[in-house]
Amino acid sequence: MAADTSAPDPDSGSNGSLHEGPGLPDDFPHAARLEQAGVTSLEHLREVESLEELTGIGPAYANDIERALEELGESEGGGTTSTGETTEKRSSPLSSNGASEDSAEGPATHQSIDIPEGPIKETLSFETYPADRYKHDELGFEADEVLDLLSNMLLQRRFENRCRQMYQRQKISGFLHLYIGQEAVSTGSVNAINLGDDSIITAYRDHGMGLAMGMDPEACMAELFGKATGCSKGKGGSMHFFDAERKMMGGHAIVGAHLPLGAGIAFAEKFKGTDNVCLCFFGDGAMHQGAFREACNLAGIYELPIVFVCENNQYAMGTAVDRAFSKPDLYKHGYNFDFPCSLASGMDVFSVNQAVRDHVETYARQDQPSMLEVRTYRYQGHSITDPAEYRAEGELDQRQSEDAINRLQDYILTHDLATEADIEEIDEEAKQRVKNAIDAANDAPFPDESALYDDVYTQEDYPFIA
Ligand SMILES: Cc1ncc(C[n+]2csc(CCOP(=O)(O)OP(=O)(O)O)c2C)c(N)n1
Ligand SMILES: [Mg+2]
Repeated sequence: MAADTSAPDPDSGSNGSLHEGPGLPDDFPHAARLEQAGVTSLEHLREVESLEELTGIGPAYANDIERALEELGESEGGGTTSTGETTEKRSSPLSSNGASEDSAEGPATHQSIDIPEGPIKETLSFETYPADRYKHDELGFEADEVLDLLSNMLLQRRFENRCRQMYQRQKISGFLHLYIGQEAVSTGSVNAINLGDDSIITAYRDHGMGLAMGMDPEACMAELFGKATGCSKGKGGSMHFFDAERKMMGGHAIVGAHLPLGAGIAFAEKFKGTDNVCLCFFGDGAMHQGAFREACNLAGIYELPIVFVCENNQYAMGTAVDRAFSKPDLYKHGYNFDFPCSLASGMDVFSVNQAVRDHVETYARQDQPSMLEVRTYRYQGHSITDPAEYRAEGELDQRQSEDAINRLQDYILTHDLATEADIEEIDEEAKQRVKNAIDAANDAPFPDESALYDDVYTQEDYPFIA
């Protein structure tokens, strides 16, 4: 379908969307997407049988458009055409409304070889969630819930500080990637989902996320010590925290490899008809992997309930983001898949919380995949053995001056939610919980040798193996 591509209106359009062109009313939602799909007037729009089948219009956008049509009095209600017929969902492998596989002809495609008169203009807009913008009461947090956020972030910090010490004492061996500095990302995110229903999957820097999800510090420390009481029975270690009950789906060591797994989790939820979503966390470095593109593309095609959350901590091992990306505004990469995309500060737990809530409720629960970049900073080297000499002088001090835990403590004091003594007590409690976890891990047994092959997936009739 040929599109009329006149100059866009810079004041309209929503999150990550194109702007409108002529023929549709001012402020009509997603007008530029409609235009790109060849729909340039209300009259034309009323004739569209299934909005979701238009290129670039997913279910969330289709809802906005239907609502706008209703408000204009142009529609007879959501899901119906001007002729009163019920609209059908876009043909996808998850619905059975495509052409049957044995039919002689395939379903009509929505592609066109007609080239519009150029130039094609795109004006994008992206939501941002800067630090210091959000207040706890606006987010619905009571004073004691704000203290819970602080307690959770302090637990992660204290836990990891002791991990470093335990590694030096050779209680922990193998890899150890610390999350110190990024705690607002895990805590803010977990408090934006339905814990126990929604899933989280992440990479190997996973201690903070596990603790934020309520995993028992004793099970976590025991895992690091390689003990049988560990969350992965002592056989996973630092990079493989797992808690099926809480839907903490790991802990994955291969950079980028868990992104398709995240898409698979979201696919399963949609297939089973639940309302649950998946938050898929990954580092800036993982975005260079082909698996990022594969997972995003599949999520887009299947309209999966997933949020791709890039934790941009500025480095992949020793390589800074601005040296590694030709487009260092990572949130914009999601636009290539027609995702709504946003950018949030990872140094303020409230900013992360608001951003993740918006992405979960506005997009993922409406089967619209999206991308969120959270800018944060890791204070330690990539792993315990990295002295991080690649940083510029003063860089770490600068970042630590924005520390999310200090920020939250200042917020609590400024808003009279607690006293300094209360904060001190919360911190002491976190330290004590970690100490107890270390003591329990010390006392716990190593797995029995006979456990070596337990929980290892095998398929004895697997083809091609002699
Ligand atoms: C496929 C693959 N390639 C390389 C590595 C080695 N490696 C481990 S971590 C890492 C950097 C990843 O950086 P990022 O995704 O930004 O995560 P961060 O460590 O910053 O949390 C690399 C290259 C790996 N584990 N897997
Ligand atoms: Mg990184």
